[in-house]
Amino acid sequence: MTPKTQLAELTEGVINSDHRRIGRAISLLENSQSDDAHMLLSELWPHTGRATTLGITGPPGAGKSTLTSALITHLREQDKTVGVIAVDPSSPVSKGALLGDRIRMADHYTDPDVFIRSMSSRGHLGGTSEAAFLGMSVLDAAGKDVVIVETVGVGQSEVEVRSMVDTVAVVLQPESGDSVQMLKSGIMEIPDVLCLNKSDRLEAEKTRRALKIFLNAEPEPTPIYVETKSLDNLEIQELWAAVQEHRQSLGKEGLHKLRRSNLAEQMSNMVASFLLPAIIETFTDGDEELVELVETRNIDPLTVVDEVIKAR
Ligand SMILES: Nc1nc2c(ncn2[C@@H]2O[C@H](COP(=O)(O)OP(=O)(O)OP(=O)(O)O)[C@@H](O)[C@H]2O)c(=O)[nH]1
Ligand SMILES: [Mg+2]
Repeated sequence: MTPKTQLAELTEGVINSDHRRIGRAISLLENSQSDDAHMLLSELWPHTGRATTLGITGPPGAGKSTLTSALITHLREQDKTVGVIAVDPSSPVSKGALLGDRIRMADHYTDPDVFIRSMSSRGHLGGTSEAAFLGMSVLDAAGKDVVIVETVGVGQSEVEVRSMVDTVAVVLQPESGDSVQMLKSGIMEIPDVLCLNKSDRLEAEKTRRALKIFLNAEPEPTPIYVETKSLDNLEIQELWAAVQEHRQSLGKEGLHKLRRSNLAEQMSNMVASFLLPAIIETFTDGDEELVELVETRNIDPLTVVDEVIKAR
């Protein structure tokens, strides 16, 4: 375990927005079940809750990273500090995109008021959503005004990102046929902001029409629709205005309510991720006797489940 003084130094470093320490703190919290992680988070938590948080999600290659980079530029022009967690920037479309992301966000890597961290979507004991959420908390504690999480995917990813942020923006590109279909069929969670990126492309018109039809058919509150050309840094202010419009529509009480329900969801997931491995081990490690009793019909499976839960 890290000595107390080192932990205090780390906490203070994060709060003073020292990027090296922010990096270390995020790494420490990636292993959320360690004692160090617990102690660090208990120090940092009182300093969180101030950042404006935004999730940027959507299919591979839609331009999420380019858009994030353009948004950072826009926010820096307004003197806002920014933190980014980019989850699994290596989708099949842009292979080796970790490097691609570095290039896309390169302008910002040397800016002391911007912290960008890439995170793999694999190898987190408690799941990626938990690691990303804790990473965002570090950036929030560090005083970043805006904290962005970029996740790739369609379907499950918006559901996961929902409980991490105040505002969810889904980014689509022209001819994201499947995504539009998923939106219509209700498989995809309705985002707060729907962004058609690469609107400079000729094929944009077709997707625009499909999205308009979808939005017109949606009951309130419909997502705020924007179009961007992230490669040329265009219409980025509209995206940011949409994020603010969404926050305003929530109101102060609405935002608190949303945050409470997000925290409840995060903690439910954490309880499950802490408990599940231990419970599963009950059957894989050792308790063959119990399994044998079930197999020989001396006891039924539901009774065993009850006992296992009560024993915790
Ligand atoms: N024409 C056009 N191309 C764009 C625009 N924005 C991004 N691109 C291009 O789209 C490709 C993918 O961009 P990324 O920003 O890496 O997309 P992403 O959604 O982050 O990709 P993954 O993280 O791999 O899912 C790159 O080649 C970009 O240059 C745009 O507004 N117009
Ligand atoms: Mg990306």
